[in-house]
Amino acid sequence: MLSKNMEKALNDQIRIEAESSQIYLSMASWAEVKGLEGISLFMYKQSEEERMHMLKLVKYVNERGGQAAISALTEPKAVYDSFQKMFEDLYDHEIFVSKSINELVHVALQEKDYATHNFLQWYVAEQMEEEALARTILDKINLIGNDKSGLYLFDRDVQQITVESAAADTQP
Ligand code: OFO
Repeated sequence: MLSKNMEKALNDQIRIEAESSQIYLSMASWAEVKGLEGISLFMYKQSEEERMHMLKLVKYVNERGGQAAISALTEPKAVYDSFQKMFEDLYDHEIFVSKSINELVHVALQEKDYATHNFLQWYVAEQMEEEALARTILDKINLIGNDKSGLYLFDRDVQQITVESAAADTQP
């Protein structure tokens, strides 16, 4: 059975994951309209993943005797100055989510809720991978600079930049 504190903290995270999904959906839509097809597909996929993260939490809260809260969401930004800025926003957002997951782990320990602590380890690992992925993409964007053919190749290849390759890139 979840404590009230734990339930509230998990429910806050449900909203954050739902908002992440909306943010990436908005990025996907912006990129699609700009003709950046590869980037758009990448963002649609990220949006789906965030929805899956949210659902996993919904199920967990309900299974542990709580009730998942499905709340109103903040409207995401609809316009981006550039695709570079958009990926910087994505990176910053992932850092924010990682902090929030760390806070959740902290609450689980305070509540001596070791089942939730265990459940959250999946999110801790996921955030490490997503931060690494975002960093890899930003490095590639910096390499391209303002080169048009570079952007063409980046847009074509961004979907192939998988979490695994990002992890491999960050190996010492
Ligand atoms: Fe939900 O994984 Fe990133 O934000």
